[in-house]
Amino acid sequence: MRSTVRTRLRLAGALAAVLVAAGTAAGPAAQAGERHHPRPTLAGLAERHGRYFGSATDNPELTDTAYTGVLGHEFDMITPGNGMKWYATEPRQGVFDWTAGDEVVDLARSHHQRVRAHTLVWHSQLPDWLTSRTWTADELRAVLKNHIRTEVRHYRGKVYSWDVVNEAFNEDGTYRETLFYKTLGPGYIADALRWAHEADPHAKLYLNDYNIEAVGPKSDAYYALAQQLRAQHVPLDGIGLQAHLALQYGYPATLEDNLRRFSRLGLDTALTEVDVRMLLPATADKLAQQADWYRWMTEACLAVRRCAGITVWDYTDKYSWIPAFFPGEGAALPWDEQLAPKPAYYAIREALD
Ligand code: 9MR
Repeated sequence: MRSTVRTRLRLAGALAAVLVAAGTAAGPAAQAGERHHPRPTLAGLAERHGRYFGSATDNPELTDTAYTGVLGHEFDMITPGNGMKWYATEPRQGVFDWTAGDEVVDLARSHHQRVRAHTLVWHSQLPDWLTSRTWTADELRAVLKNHIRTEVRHYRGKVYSWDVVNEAFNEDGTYRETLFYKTLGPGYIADALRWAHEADPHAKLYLNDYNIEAVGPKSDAYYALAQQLRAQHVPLDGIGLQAHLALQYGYPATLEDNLRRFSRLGLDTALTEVDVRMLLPATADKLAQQADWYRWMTEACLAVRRCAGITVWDYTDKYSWIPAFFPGEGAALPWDEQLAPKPAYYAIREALD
């Protein structure tokens, strides 16, 4: 049964590859046809299931009008890839800069798109003033509270959700020894959620991490923490599974079960930073396998009632973070570097349709 499904998926992927190669997707014939029968967007298809389909973006790319054309059209949820991080928003203590975040929010709003805001508390991309000295617990608590309150208030009413704490656990499920953990202890997570909720009671508040797609020590840590936070009435709405996958490491087969157990706790889930990288060069086989993975992730989200939606970590290989961080790897997104849809794009459509 499973192998029949796989064969069918591979055939569909291969067909999609041929269509892309022939330029059917974006070519003049398709565009002419669209005037009469507009092709539904990923967002439009997702909406039929009560889900969103989103993309991350980043400020330097926003001058690329071919890029922003697809960004503004195909998605209904936008995440700023960097513009709302601490280094960008509070570059000097107590001095806030909303330029980058506002640019993304304003663009999204002009296209009637919602915003998944990212991120308030993370060990990475922190300003020097914060990392270059030591803090007492009281001092750091005040700094953290002021950062969260100020940023969340600034975006109040303009964002759908916040990734309040990002990447809080190690692979083995122990707490990551960040500045915040070491100085404040594990209670910094509940505090951060409470302060964010006070500042914007309507924003959905998420914890977000990578390598928690499958059931395992790291996702178990989130499950245990989520149970504990719910029991203490801490305002937590959802768990974000980043889903930065790599073909060479295998598909997280327990993804759907994992989403379901969080759902049963009364939490939303979301796939928040999806990409599926591969060792380059990309071959037709690898692109077909990648298409399968995108399809399976989409099906898993649709199968679980409280999976709110899917966000790809940018939509085109042209602006993917992968090649710079994993030399020799790439081709991770559903659109290629020329902004042409790949087999993965068609697989997502089929799963949504
Ligand atoms: O996409 C972001 C990239 O432009 C930055 O250089 C990078 C720095 O770490 O962060 C990327 O986004 C990360 C996200 O904020 C959290 N999850 C992992 C993402 C990829 O590193």
